[in-house]
Amino acid sequence: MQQLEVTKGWLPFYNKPSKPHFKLPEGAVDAHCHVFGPHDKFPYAPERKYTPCDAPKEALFALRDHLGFSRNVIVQATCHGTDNRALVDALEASNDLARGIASIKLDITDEELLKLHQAGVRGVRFNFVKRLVDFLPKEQLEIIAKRIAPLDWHIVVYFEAEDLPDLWDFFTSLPTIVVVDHMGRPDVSKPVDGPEFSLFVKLMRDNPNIWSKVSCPERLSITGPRALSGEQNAYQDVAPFARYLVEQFPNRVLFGTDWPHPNLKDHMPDDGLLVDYIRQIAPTADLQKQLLVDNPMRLYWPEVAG
Ligand code: 0GY
Repeated sequence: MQQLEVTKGWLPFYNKPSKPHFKLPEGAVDAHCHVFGPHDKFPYAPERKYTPCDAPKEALFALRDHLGFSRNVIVQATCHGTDNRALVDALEASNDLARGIASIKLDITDEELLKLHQAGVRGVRFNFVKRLVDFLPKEQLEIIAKRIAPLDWHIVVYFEAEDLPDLWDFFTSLPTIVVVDHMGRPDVSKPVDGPEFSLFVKLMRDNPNIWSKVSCPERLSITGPRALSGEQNAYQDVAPFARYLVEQFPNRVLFGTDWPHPNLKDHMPDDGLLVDYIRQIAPTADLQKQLLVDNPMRLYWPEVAG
């Protein structure tokens, strides 16, 4: 794969991903990834907090095939703001093998919403990570939630674990399925059964409409990809958190690579290693199939899943 532009301030994505040892189940979905640019065709948003390297759809689809995934869920990232053109372009080029999560504003018309739906968008993302966005007031998000609910879309939320108590009432009042990015970003130096992660587990236990992506060990790990006991156990400090959710909520978890991994400064993950990581968090064939095929297909391709 070819690197198209040297990133400004952040690492470029790893362009020689290894072939995973773990063979993904037939029909596996990479349920969290992005496309960026190319910036000359799809400029980055003026209000962005970072400028990524270009990561176009062709590179994403090549990675999908290389890793053994069948489908992608492409998530609008903050660097493109609410301009969903790069996302829509990728969805339309995917041959129905990609669905999207958009970012929208209050003034979106019904016609524009319908066009997004026709392109393959199935949800919106509400981002509460302060370093990434100046977030919209909750009253506006509530209106957006009401607008998208009739389309049978869902809401993806991204936040830091320390903010969960403040966001709890808002999340639990949302009228759709709510998918939490990256397990609510736990501090993995704390215990899995400690108060912080237990609150997240309670959120899922008490609210059957709340799902979690068990993604992004590369963002959450302190030990990193190889520190503890070799590549077989990459990101070993994050795995117990993800495995706990996979085992407790097997029909409400999703996995994604997060390619091209925006905002990483310390190391850029080998996506092949991220696929191998799945064996640590979903140790049986049944759990793997639910995580990688059944759950994302039910949420994003119900017409195919049956
Ligand atoms: C991710 C995580 C990050 C970035 C974004 O929308 C974004 O810009 O989500 C991050 O910096 O943690 O999921 O890509």
